[in-house]
Amino acid sequence: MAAINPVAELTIDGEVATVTINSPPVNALSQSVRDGLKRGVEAAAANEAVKAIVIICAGRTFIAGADITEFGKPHAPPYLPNVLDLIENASKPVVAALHGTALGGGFEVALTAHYRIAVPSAKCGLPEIKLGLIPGAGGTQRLPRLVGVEKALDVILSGTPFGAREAKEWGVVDELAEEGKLHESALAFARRLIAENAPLKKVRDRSDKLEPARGHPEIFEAIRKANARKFRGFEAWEKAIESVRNAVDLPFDEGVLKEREMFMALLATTQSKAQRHVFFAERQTAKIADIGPDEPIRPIQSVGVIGAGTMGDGIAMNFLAAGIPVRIVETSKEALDRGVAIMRRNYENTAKKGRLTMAEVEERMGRLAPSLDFGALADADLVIEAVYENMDLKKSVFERLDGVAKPGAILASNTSYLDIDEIAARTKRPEDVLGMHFFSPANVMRLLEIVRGAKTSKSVLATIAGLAPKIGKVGVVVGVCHGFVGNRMLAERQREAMKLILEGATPWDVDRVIVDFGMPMGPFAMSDLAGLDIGWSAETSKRSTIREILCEEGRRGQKTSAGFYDYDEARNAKPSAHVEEIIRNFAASKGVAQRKIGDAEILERCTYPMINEGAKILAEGKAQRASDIDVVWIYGYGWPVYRGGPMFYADTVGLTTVLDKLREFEVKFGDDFKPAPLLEKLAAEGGAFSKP
Ligand code: 3H9
Repeated sequence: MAAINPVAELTIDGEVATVTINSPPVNALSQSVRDGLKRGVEAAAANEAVKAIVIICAGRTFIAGADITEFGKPHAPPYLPNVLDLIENASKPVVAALHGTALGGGFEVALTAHYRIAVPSAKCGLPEIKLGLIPGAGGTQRLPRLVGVEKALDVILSGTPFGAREAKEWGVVDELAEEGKLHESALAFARRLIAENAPLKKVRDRSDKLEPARGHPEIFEAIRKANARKFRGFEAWEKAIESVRNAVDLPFDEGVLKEREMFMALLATTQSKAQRHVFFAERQTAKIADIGPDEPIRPIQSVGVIGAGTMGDGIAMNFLAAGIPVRIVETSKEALDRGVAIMRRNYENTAKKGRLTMAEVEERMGRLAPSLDFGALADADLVIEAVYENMDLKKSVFERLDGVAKPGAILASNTSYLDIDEIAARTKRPEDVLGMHFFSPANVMRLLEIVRGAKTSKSVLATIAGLAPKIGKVGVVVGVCHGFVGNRMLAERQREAMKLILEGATPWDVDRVIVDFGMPMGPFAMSDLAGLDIGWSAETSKRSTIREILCEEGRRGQKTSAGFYDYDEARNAKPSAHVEEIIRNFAASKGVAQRKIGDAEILERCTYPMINEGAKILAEGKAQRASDIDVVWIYGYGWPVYRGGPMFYADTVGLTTVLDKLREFEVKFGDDFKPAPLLEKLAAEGGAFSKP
């Protein structure tokens, strides 16, 4: 065995040389990995005793792609395309031996080998699209040659990895190895190739799988049409289609060259920078500044949920899906039965779409124990309260829970706004209390705000932060303040949206601008969906706001087929002339002169106060880092990932631009726009939120 460099070594077993890459955590294609591959293959090729070469990786995975941290920095040789040419043009068979995740550039390395062998648990894929990129090392040219253009585009546009068994079926992988015996199987395979004098199979030389697409541009047009909605606002996907089309229309070398040009151009886009930012931001959230990896974790083997309403149901479903039994308690049998029936119906609907089997539905429902007895929560390791958003009610629930829950149980409130410390103070164990703010629908939305109270213990916080990914959530630790991170910033946008319609924009103007920006829906469509009567009461309503007038007129949102919009039976929204009139009259009664408001002002007034509030949240330490705020908005509210989250977006607009506009608005519209000191400081220093 000989070291090639610190991350690569070469071993010779008789006639077979093995190049092993060992660059934790994921063997990404850093300069030293590229160098190791190049020099390893060169040495093996030069050794006359060697008749075949195996490329394999140590650790948890085959090469998981280019080293994303190197993107945007000056690149040192050897360059990947040259390394790939070297592998493909080797005069001896090269076998790529795959385990873990062979992704992106890693999979592209494997595609230049003459043969591929994989353990059944291995996965292959081209996830570049998720980083706002297309494969840039031959993936769009070689994969269609192996599997045809439709399948290749499926892999490239979804970015979703496929398993080794599928890969074998599709002809991407030549052999399956026994699990845990990859190296010896690869050696045996290589020896067989030598014995059989097997040809050097170059994917680039194949064209049979491309034939069906030749002269059929309509195939690409159909794929384009089918994906247009999914990729609204994204740039990379059309390039991916174009590049795969090049595989059909152009000679291989030209196709590869064009692919590389498109990859490099995409790499420089704000979209790709934003998506790469989100990739790392998501992984950062798990890191809590004052909590080390040795913090003891409490086992969570059973969960209690208080309240079987919409939130309680959704919360319970996360745990049931993760294999954790749930006791759900309600005060009335009707509410309990209704909640349980809704959960079952939700699962059955998923089964109808083919994403669950009926056996899995039964398995999940079998983990649910509904109860009318509060005492049923006594042995739960974690209890999540999901009752109405009312401080007195929550306090009394926690007082009761304190008397029932076992010592060491974690007590969580699914509050969206309220002060966790005040709730915790009602128990004799505030160190065991924290907030777990799920987003509706709680079984779907990936965000979990983990609200750290003043007395929440480190082990409780570490336990819930560690639990989040197990129930499919991205957990972001936030501090106690009204609305935490997400809803506190949302309030800024909602306030401005209401002011804008008073001043002359229509609700549909505002919604259109926000949707064009990339959000899934605008503030008014969102209010209609949630229900305009949340927190509204007929007894106290005095037609003193537009919302009160709408509610008094029975326009309470989608559920009454009318809110800001009119809705038909299929819940399609239509602008309402009547609502425009209500707004006009209301503005007149308040002496607000209406004017024409441009799209730019709508966008700036809706987003800049959010950014400003984000700066205050950061300065107050209610979020650990700006990128955590970005993650909250991406996974909790559907902020377009290609804009990287509100704080990253502010950096791309330029903090001075944001600040100047806020100052201009402050003069025109008052204190709501008063710039946050942190924003002023960063702008003055030429700093950025994403560069702390
Ligand atoms: C590409 O290949 C372009 C080519 O077509 C053309 C090139 C010319 N680079 O996710 P985890 C870090 S584009 C650098 O927690 P898991 C990650 O930040 C690339 N670092 O583990 C984390 O660091 P930390 C195409 C990377 O087991 C640590 O590794 N490839 C990279 O849950 C562990 O990661 C991809 O997009 C990277 N490529 O999941 C694959 N990957 O511990 C991206 C990971 O400091 N990666 N890190 O927070 C993944 O999807 C997952 O990481 C993987 C492992 C499935 C591999």
